Formats: sequence, C-alpha cells, structure tokens
Amino acid sequence: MNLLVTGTPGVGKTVISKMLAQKFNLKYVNEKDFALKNSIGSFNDENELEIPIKEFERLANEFLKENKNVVFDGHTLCEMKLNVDKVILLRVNPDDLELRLENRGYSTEKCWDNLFCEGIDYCKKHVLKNYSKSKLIEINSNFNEKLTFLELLAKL
Ligand code: DAT
Repeated sequence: MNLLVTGTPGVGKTVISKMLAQKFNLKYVNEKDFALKNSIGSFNDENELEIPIKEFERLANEFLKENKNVVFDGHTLCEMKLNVDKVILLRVNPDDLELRLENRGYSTEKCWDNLFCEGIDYCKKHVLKNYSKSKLIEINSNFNEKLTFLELLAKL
C-alpha cells in the first residue's frame, strides 16, 4: 500500500504520516528530504526549498515502482500525480492553523499566506485535479492526533 499525505503546512501531515508508517510498517518519505536526497529544487530568499513539480513527480514515481509500501508526506505533493493507492488530505480550521503556525515561529506574512491557501482550498483543488475522487480521504485535524488517526483508519 502506497499512501500520500498532503495539505497546507501545519495541518498535521508529518504527525499522521509517521503514525501511518508505524501502524502499517510503511517507509516514511518526506518531500523535502526526498528532493534534497535527489539533488533537486533550490532555496528561495526565505530559505524554503522550491520543488520542481515535474522532476519530483518523475523521480517519486520511479521510487514507487521499486518501493511498494511507502507513505509520502508533503504539501507540494497535491500538485503532482503520484502512483499511490490513497491520497489523504488533512484540513484544519483557521484559528487552530494560525496558532500552530505562530507556535512554529512563522512570520505574520507566512502565516497569512498559509491561512489563505487553506481558506481557498488550494490543496484540495489540486488534489481533485490530479487524483480520482475515489482515492481521496479528507480528514479534519482540529481535535487531537489520536482522534484524527482513528477517524482516518476508519476511512482507509
Ligand atoms: P505539517 O507536517 O502538516 O506541517 P505537523 O505534523 O508538523 O504538520 O503538525 C503541526 C502541529 O500540529 C504540531 O504542533 C502538532 C499539531 N498536530 C498535528 N496533528 C494534529 C491533530 N490531528 N490534532 C491536533 N494537533 C495536531
């Protein structure tokens, strides 16, 4: 089983992906680590790695051909078509997301950018463009990690 976990930064992708990896014995792959390992992408002025979508997609699909039980974690993944069985889209309400991003030390501008993305369903719109509806599992991560995970397991 190959899974993809996506959503706006701060929605809880890493936490849930690692829980999935543990529960189903999957190899956990973070998009940034994967890009750096494959020497793709470049850092912008804010020291964020900008990932070239098509190149990443090609390398990740090659990786998925050779590695069968993988969970990919990343917000850019919504913009590409990876050969996975399920796409898990995490959502969170704006107040919780703002708090999480502030706690992370993000600048006001960066917090607003991400709140805006969540507000306009940026990741969802891309996911629906790139993956069939039957593959999509959309989950709110507003309460706590265990509850979110249980809700997800029931839908998998
Ligand atoms: P992401 O990988 O999407 O950027 P994360 O996994 O690092 O997000 O989690 C961001 C913060 O949110 C972190 O402080 C833990 C908290 N969190 C994660 N999942 C949660 C959930 N389901 N319910 C409540 N808080 C959660």
